[in-house]
Amino acid sequence: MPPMPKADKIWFNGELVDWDDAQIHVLSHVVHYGSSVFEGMRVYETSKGPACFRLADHVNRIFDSAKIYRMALPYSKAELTEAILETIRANKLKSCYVRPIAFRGYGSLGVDPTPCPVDVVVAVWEWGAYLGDDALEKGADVRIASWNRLAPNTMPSLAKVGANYMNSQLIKMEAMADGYAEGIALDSQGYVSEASGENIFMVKNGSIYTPSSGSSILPGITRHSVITLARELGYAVTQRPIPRESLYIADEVFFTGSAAEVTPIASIDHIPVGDGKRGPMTEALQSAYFGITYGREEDRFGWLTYV
Ligand code: PPE
Repeated sequence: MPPMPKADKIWFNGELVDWDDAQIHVLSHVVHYGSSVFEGMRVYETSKGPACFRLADHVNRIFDSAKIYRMALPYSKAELTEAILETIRANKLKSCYVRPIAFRGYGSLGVDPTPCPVDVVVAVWEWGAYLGDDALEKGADVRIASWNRLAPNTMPSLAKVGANYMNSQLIKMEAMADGYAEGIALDSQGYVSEASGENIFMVKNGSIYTPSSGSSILPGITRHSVITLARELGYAVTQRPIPRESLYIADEVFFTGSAAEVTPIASIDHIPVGDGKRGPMTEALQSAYFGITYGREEDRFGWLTYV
């Protein structure tokens, strides 16, 4: 990935500061223990101006993640929503990725985070296709990871927190070291879970399957969007345990995520998925998804917030 493009301003504990001034102390709790909760969402360029996709759902999820970790956020949902919109406006980008993050800051060290302040930051930057421009059309080549996803009752997978991404990094680096774009991790039972930063879906005989929240996944907001759009298109969607080998014999497999959007998978462990190209149902779902995000189709579920 290229170095990240700087934007202008970052919202830091209630104020917009210059990008280069948004700094924290090296002894902040988060640096040592990964104590952060965060979100990632996209702002799309539409004919009515920039629109943030599923803003309220992302705000709700960061509050849920904080609740699991007993982290009291110093702002209300309404205040954080306003901070996000203010940051997007201040940076004057037509489209961007938005990263709100709350973390245990500088105050004391040791595992107990409760003496530390909770700092809140909102940053935006330009971020292209997550697995490369080609992947959206041609599909990504991926592997099954040798690492499992988080086991139940260890790191809660329903919380989107910094420390979970140490596991994601193992999955991602292993895949890239072997020339794959991404790794699909199994859960601790050996069923399909998710990738380092994406949920996974498969199509077999015209029906859609995806692992349920019992398979150590982050239940993605894009996943929910795609399930909703699939049902609107008349496709059956089932959430259930998925054996690894059913991916090899699926007709289509694709990833979903705010960053990854809807990305087809061309091969898994060098075995072509279907005929190794984007499948027709994946394409139909991409077109329904981008139809809403880019404002080309009616926003019938109220998913867009115009900035
Ligand atoms: N699982 C994981 C582990 C995950 O990180 C994401 C999002 C998803 C599923 C999909 O969730 P949702 O975005 O709500 O549909 N990954 C975010 C971070 C990616 C990164 O590299 O950082 C994202 O897509 O924004």
